[in-house]
Amino acid sequence: MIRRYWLTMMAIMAAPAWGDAVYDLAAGPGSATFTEGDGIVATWTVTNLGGLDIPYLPWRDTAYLSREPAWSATSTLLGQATNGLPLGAGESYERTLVYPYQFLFAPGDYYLVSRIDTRNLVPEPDEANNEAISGPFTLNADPGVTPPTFERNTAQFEDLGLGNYGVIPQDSMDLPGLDVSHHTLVAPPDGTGAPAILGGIFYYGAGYGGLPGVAIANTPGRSLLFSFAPEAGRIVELGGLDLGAYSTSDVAEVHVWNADFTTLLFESPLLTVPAREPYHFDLNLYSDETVHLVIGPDMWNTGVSNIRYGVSSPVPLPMSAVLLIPALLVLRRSRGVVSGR
Ligand SMILES: [Ca+2]
Ligand SMILES: [Ca+2]
Ligand SMILES: [Ca+2]
Repeated sequence: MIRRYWLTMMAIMAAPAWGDAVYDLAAGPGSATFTEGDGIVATWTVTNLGGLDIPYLPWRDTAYLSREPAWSATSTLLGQATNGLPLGAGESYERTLVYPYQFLFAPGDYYLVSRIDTRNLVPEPDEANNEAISGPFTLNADPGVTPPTFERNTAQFEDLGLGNYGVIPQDSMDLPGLDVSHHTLVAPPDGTGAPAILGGIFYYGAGYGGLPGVAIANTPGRSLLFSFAPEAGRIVELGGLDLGAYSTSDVAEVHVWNADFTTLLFESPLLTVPAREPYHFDLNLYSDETVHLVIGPDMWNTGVSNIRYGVSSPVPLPMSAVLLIPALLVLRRSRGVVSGR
């Protein structure tokens, strides 16, 4: 790990690209600090190695906590932060978020995985240096903490016994302590509140990327909404899902919104869904409030199944369950001169 850190630092210090007329975001070292009762404090750094000033673009950084020194299907999403400022040539910033659910993690060593510009809004000659892995950071056993247990389910829509275009019942994904509902959307949420719906969602059998059955929108060109509402005092887990495209490959995106659709908690990259095999998507997002999973933009040509989710036993919740504290932004010149911005 130290080696990875120094390689990153050497890459930053040795960057010869000052005169190059390019943007180049690069993920730098990060840290994860386990606190008593206040959650996990995750910090990561980003530098523009390119010779061009990057104007304001709302690119997103994504932070995960991982058991291995790499992102994996079991890595937990800590959160995303949106860039809020331009980033000049050679300038860096540091981001911090506080993750409230430290009690979900067993004692042991963890790595922070930071991914920069995950929607690729910034065109760069080097997109491969946009991920950094830092650690390990050790979570010590806390005898006062008992991790909750989870009841989990995988929604396999072919198990419902429906015919093609059958309406998927609203109780089909419910668990004790968790109400799940699903709808077709008129248009994706825009951050101003609950979006309009076009009724329920349909079932369709074979033909979608090798999946035996999928959920699709009830109208072409529309997105799907799955709302997960845990009982008070429980935590909902969004594990992941499988996408399948009908006959030709397609693009899809996965968004997760907060309870009142005012905060986008997660925004995936644009996913290329192949026609002949399922596309596995892992999320591992936790919330003690309702979360809305939106899959789009055209869930007529793309279907979803094997939605993996769960709900915890009742737990004492953290004092303030803030998924993402507004990121601290520290701009500085990499060559030691503090930016005057
Ligand atoms: Ca880059
Ligand atoms: Ca990029
Ligand atoms: Ca329900």
